[in-house]
Amino acid sequence: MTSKPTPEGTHVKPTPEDLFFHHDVCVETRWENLYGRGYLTPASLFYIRNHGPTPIIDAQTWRLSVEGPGVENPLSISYDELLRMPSVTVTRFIECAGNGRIFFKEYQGEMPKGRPWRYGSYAVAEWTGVPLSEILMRAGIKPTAVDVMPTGLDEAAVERPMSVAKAMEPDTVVAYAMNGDLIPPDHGFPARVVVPGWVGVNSIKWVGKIYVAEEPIYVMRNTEEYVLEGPDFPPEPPAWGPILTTTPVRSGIAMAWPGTLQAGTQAIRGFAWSGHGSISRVEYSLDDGKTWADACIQEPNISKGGCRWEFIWDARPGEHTITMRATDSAGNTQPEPDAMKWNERGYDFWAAVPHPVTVV
Ligand SMILES: Nc1nc2c(c(=O)[nH]1)N[C@H]1C(S)=C(S)[C@@H](COP(=O)(O)O)O[C@H]1N2
Ligand SMILES: [Mo]
Repeated sequence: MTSKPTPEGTHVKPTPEDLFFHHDVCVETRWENLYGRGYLTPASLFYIRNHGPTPIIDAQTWRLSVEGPGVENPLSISYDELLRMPSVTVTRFIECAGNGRIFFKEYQGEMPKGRPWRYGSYAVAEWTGVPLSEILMRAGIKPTAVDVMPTGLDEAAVERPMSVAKAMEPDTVVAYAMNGDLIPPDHGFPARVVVPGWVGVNSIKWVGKIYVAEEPIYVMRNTEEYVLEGPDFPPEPPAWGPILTTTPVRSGIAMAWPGTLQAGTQAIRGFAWSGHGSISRVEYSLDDGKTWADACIQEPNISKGGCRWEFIWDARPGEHTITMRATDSAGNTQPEPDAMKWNERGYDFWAAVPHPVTVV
């Protein structure tokens, strides 16, 4: 995989080559560094998906405005006010809609638009913040409200709407802490929205505004981007195709791609996760999907957070593949790669894919 340094000044945290692949203004977590780690992804290993440089925001002058025709009492909330509001702590993953995009190239021959992520635009953190519902209630959200759209304070002003129903779910939060610390600048300081189970682009970093509308909101990021555009997906005007919301079930091995192992008894470990719920089963195949056996799911196994799993493998010298296949609590099982539908921007590649491993 090609990896070039990100442009100078793009990120605040160190993103060394041994921890990350560099894709333009983004960095992808190298999964081998997640082997044997705890449930949470440390902020230092968390992938960064930016649409421009990380903005440096002064929390003391930052404000979050809540406005639009869907609220009775527009608000302007300071950082100190946000910290004083009732808070919750939720453990949830964030995953880019394009995670797995490189597999479209490897299985279907053509590289879609976008960064060549393999598994590494997925990570899980413990988020502390104010339920978005609490903020919307204080703003006097009207019964006629339909869509809620946070906007970021970055140069790209990334914004993407969600339904009122999603905004009011108890785990949709305006977070100000990540894994018990302040959110690092690259991940949204002073506050980011976390929209569990939905494509990562909904989890707006550096949030400055929340707009509430009485009509469906259509902006570039839910009409032209983060929609499925391609031969199998008829347009849904004004969107160019079906609008992505919930992320599918996926799994991956905490190993380099391709991997190398010493011969002998090896604990193979990794993660499985789904935007639809928790994980109910993780299987592995050593013969490219002909036969399957169960891997052992480890606690915790959190809805929209995922789980770790493990199995013991007697690794014999030679060339092998290990294929993982997860099933979520909603009954979705990762399909075969052939079932994936090519789309212009390479979203939604959720198939179970053989991971090449050399045993020496
Ligand atoms: N303001 C803003 N929010 C944003 C983005 C951005 O570029 N600007 N990128 C989005 C995308 S596409 C993803 S996948 C996630 C990535 O979050 P992370 O960088 O903390 O991993 O943030 C989302 N929120
Ligand atoms: Mo993303």
